[in-house]
Amino acid sequence: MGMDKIEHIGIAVSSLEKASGIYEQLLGVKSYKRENVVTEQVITEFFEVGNSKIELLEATSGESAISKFIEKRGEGIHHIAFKVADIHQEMLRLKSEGFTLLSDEPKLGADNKLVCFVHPKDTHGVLMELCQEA
Ligand code: CMX
Repeated sequence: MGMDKIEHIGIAVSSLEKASGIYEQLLGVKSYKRENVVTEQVITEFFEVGNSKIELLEATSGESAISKFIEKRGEGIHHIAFKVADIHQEMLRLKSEGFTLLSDEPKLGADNKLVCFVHPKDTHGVLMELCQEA
């Protein structure tokens, strides 16, 4: 039980076209995947860094969580994602500890993962994601 490791850090960007090249230069690697996550209304791009990842997120609609985030707070770190072995178990554990989960069941998210988010108001202002390989 508990979190295994930081799986990725999600960064909200206004333009994937612009940000992708900058992150490629910064990290010294090319992204390994670009994916349209229709359910979350985002296009994501993943870079592998050691045994962790950076995920860039661009909104595909004004209703996307990423549009709202950028409107309110500007571009920047959007969430930290933790790899867990059993997402259902971890969701139960966090619920019993009093954390607010943003879905009752895990959802299929980007990069072939089952995901669930924890509200940032419960974690001192940082949106947390649990993810498990689907
Ligand atoms: N990190 C930290 N704080 C955040 C935040 C984030 N990512 N997103 C919103 N907030 C803050 C807001 O600034 C606001 O703060 P104040 O009350 O001080 O103004 C507070 O949280 C509530 O915000 P809100 O505007 O009332 O609520 P939203 O409608 O923006 O919803 C949230 C916020 C986190 C519940 C919603 O974005 C959500 O459900 N997120 C989970 C899904 C998601 O983020 N999907 C995109 C990523 C998908 C992927 O990784 O593939």
